[in-house]
Amino acid sequence: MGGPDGVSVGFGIIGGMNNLLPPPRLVEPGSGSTVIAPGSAVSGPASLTDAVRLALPVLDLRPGDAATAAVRVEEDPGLGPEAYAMTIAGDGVRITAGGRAGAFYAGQTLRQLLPAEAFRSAPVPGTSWTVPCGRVDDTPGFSWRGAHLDVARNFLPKREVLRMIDLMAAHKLNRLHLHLADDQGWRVESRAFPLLHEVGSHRPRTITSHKGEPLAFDGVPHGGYYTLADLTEIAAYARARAVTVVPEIDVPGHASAILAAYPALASRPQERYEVLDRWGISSAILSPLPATVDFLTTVFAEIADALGDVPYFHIGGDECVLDDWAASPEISAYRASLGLDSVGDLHAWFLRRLADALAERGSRTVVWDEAFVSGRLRPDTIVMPWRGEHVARRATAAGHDVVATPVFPMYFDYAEAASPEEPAGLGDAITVGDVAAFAPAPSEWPEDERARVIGVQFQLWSERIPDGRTLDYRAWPRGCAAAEVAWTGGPVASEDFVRRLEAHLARLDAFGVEYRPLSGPRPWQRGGTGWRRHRPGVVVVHDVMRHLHELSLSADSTRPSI
Ligand code: TNX
Repeated sequence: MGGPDGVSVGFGIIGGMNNLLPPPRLVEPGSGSTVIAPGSAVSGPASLTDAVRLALPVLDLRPGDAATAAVRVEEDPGLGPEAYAMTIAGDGVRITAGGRAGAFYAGQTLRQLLPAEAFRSAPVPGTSWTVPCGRVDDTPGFSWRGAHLDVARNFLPKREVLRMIDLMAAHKLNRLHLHLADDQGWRVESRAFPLLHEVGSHRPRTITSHKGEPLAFDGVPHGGYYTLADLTEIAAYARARAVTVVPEIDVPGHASAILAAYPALASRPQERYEVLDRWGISSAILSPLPATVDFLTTVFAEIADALGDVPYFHIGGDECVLDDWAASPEISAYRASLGLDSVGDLHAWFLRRLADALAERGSRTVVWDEAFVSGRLRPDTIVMPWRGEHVARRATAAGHDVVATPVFPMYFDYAEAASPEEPAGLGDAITVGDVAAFAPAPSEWPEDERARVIGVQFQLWSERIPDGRTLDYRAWPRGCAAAEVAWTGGPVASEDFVRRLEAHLARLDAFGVEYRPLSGPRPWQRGGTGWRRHRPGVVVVHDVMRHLHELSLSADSTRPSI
């Protein structure tokens, strides 16, 4: 390829087959290279070629004839649905994919083999679109490779969600867990119960002070929600990129926004509720009576219908203060009528009813670990153990599939360094190296328990993530490390990872990601001197943990390991 003056320019060639992130299972470098110029042809079954085209938008590949196409795609159902093999030779690229996802991932690998300019939205003139020859054989280690976005505490507009899907896809992540409801906001339209989005989706102000400081607020209204059509669009956009959207409506706790809209669903219906303007565990809790179950199953159905295919539905179950249930004569009488001994049992029973209703619609339920600890889950319920390895192991031993989501090192709302230079995090420090070193299924566990760890997921709780720029900073490059662990079955060999990551950051630069540089924040990414300054050592979740420990739902053996 020549530049404007006929000289080979080759912007940002980051070289060879050894800089792929996550690394494929098998890489055999060859000799020489081939050129895949923008506008080249791709041949093969339409669903697979579409996937390759979507993975490489900058190349604007055109459907073409196998005899002349630069990229030839074939299906081999003998491979797993996410698996692929790719051979790059002087005459072009051949991809064999087990399914649409496999073809998409082959396209993503091919994108990484091109210069970093392949991560821009349009071709930069003078780029040398060469790909090194060789062979790649690839298949993921874990089936659940997740990213969690809390759009409830701080709403993220649809464009940010779509962009996150693009970034997930570039890292071969495949589950987008959307936390759509919490005390500080309800984030989806409901036609059946419109006050949910009309009342529950906004608050007049947000706290800016930190723990232990005099209360201060920003005085700025905050809000937003996705229409059902937005959800349909997000799910379709995700699906085309091999990402499944996992909606979460967190109940029965974390319910202030629901109760601000429909106080009759409260355990204390006389109480006045508001969408919260501050963080922490609230005692607002839905009543477990049949009217609440009916209400929620209706809302779940609306969301599921909008999303289309919903293999997984998350119902939360975490951080419930059950005092109002214990204090209510009506709820106590109901509990007794069910033959249940404690409010903990009632919590489990309530979640079980919701899970049964979801199962009837074809969705598997996902819960945070407190729901597991309180027992009686459907056996097919997937558990997200956020309080660490002990509870994860207990859930696998009880026969549940588990997605590893421990605070350390998977809570990316924590700062990367215990430094006032950082923008405020919820705690500290979780480094990119901590993430890379994480073993979701520890080798000392028995094989059958390890096999129940179906994946790993990072959490972007958004109390201190007010916007997309901060999201970029918190998500990347720790998300790159999480993607490696998820794809390879982790943990990751650190020196090789750091070398590949340095090359990969050039791709993120080309994409336009405002990630955290490995050396620390850029001057404008620092915390500054105001509300955004990080308070090293102030770990809000430690308090959360202490509080949980006092609740009937937590048992000694679930104590956090951080
Ligand atoms: C705990 S993990 C929470 C969230 C907070 C997060 C902050 C879990 C199920 N609950 O409500 O946002 O800590 O790190």
